[in-house]
Amino acid sequence: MDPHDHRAKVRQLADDLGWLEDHCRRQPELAVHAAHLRLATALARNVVGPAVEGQPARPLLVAVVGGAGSGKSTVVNFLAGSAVAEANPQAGYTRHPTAYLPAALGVQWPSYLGFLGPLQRLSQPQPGNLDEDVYQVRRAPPAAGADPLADFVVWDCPDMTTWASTGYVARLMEVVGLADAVVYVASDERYNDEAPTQFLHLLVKAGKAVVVCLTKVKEEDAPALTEHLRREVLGRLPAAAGGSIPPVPVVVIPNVPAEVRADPAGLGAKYRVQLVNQLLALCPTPEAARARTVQNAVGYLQTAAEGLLDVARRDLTELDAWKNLVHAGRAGFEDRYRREFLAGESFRRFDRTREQVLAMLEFSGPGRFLSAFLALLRAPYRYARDFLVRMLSRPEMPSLSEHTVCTAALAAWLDGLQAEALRRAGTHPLWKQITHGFDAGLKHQGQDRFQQQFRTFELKETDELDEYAKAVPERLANSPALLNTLRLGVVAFDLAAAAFVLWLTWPPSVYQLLLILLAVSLTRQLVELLVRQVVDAGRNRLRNHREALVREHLSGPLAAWLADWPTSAGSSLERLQLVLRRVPDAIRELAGLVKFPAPAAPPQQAPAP
Ligand SMILES: Nc1nc2c(ncn2[C@@H]2O[C@H](COP(=O)(O)OP(=O)(O)O)[C@@H](O)[C@H]2O)c(=O)[nH]1
Ligand SMILES: [Mg+2]
Repeated sequence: MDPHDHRAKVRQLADDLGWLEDHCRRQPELAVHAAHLRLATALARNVVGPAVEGQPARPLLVAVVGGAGSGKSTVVNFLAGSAVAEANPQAGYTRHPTAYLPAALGVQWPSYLGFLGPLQRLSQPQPGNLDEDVYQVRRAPPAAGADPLADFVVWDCPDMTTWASTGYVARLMEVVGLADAVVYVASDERYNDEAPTQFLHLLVKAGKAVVVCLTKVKEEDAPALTEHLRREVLGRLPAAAGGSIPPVPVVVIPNVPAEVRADPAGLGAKYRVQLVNQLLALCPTPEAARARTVQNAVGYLQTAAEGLLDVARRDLTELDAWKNLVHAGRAGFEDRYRREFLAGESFRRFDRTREQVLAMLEFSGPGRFLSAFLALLRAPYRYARDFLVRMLSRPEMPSLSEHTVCTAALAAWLDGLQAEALRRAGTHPLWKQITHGFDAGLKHQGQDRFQQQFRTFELKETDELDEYAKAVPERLANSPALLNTLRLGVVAFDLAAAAFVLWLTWPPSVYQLLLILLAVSLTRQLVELLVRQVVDAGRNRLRNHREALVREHLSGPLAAWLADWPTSAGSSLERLQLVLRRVPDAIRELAGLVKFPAPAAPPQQAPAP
């Protein structure tokens, strides 16, 4: 694979994870998961990507994170050695990340494609509360002496106060993903808050080197508070990807007057030195620090991928369950159509066909006198038969119209789906989404679609009914030889029957005449039965065809629409499946491709630009 393929692979992994993140973001209860996915995406994009490309270790990247107003910007200033960041009393002020470059760093940073993914670099300095997918880069003024953090870019980040899906949480994750070390800032009153603490746990799990910085505490309270924080927050840290719980150092920057905060390298040097020392202890050389960052990122992606993809897996299972439900409803609909409409529908049009075929079997031309004569002979039988049939037949039950049956079956189908979705609403967001869909008129939408489809279906139906009913007469009309043979056959049958009676009962008598009348009536009855068989076969074919037509034009399209409804809002089943398949493969492949920065060249200051 050449470098271009490597880059494509990283981009694809980031795209797949990013797609899944968007998918989760649309479900408010998955906000935490969306943030975790964003961190994974950022690790792939900002750590694994550059490592695969063999990017140098320098500069190291430090992210300063924490709850609203915890003192992040103040800590950034302590790290930078001067008041570069705007400390702001307004909680939640910072909405996008800002990088502070050491004065010594060359201008070409950052130099790799895809850096920070969707975040655009601002070309002009802007206030930190600009709530857009952007980041800015500022340069710290040169330090008076040698800068201990000359190899570090320090990132001031948006707050971590909530997991709710906001743009700035995603931006925070994007920057945290990239960091070689994280300074987690907690102020005296808020260090135990739930969301920031969960965030701290995530940082450790993701294998980030973390320094905790406790701010704003009274100097005399510092030991007790540090102890409490160690026990309550750090004592419950999870194991990192490698299985061990890394030591997390705690540094205190106590409540100090504004002039100390404004002069971190001078009046505040005491606090700055402690913080810087902890950071340097975690990052002895840029290469070692970066190697750990890369290794831990790969390790985290490998172990966390399963859990990160769980959402997709569960979504697929539930989607399958929904589809099965829709198809079971469809089968119910078709069954009802068969029982309540097709079974009772006699398609009267075929009665006309029967009469038409019988009429065709009569001779025309001179032969019609013979036909008329035979008809005359059969007249008594015909009257008697018709009289009996009228006596015995019960009035026909009016059958339900096709439209009525379909509409009722559809209502039952949709009601069943709605009830089932409601029953399962607590088990998975998909069912809740479907329940909301029903509340917002999914049923009416389905019915409207159905009525539209029904109209085209009806048009087709009328055509096809005609086509099927006309099939036999048309065949006969198109084949005069066949028709004439049949006509001759019918007459020959009558004459043969009459001749047979004559031969059996010779000499002639009144009884003989009666018997002949009966014989030609019976032959006629037989012919009519045969014609009925042929026409009824057509009727049954039409019935089967009608059922297929309903499946193809009504129940089928509606089932497809319903089955796809939950995924039609942008996320697709195919993509979920693709993500599930592709992500683990890509992680495995990239894990084999990362290059670790060449170990420790003797540490030296980069030349000032
Ligand atoms: N009194 C006092 N105020 C502080 C201290 N550290 C930070 N602050 C103030 O707390 C507010 C929030 O600090 P800031 O660094 O902007 O927090 P951020 O929102 O996390 O970046 C600002 O008004 C700071 O001036 C401190 O040690 N003592
Ligand atoms: Mg700030």
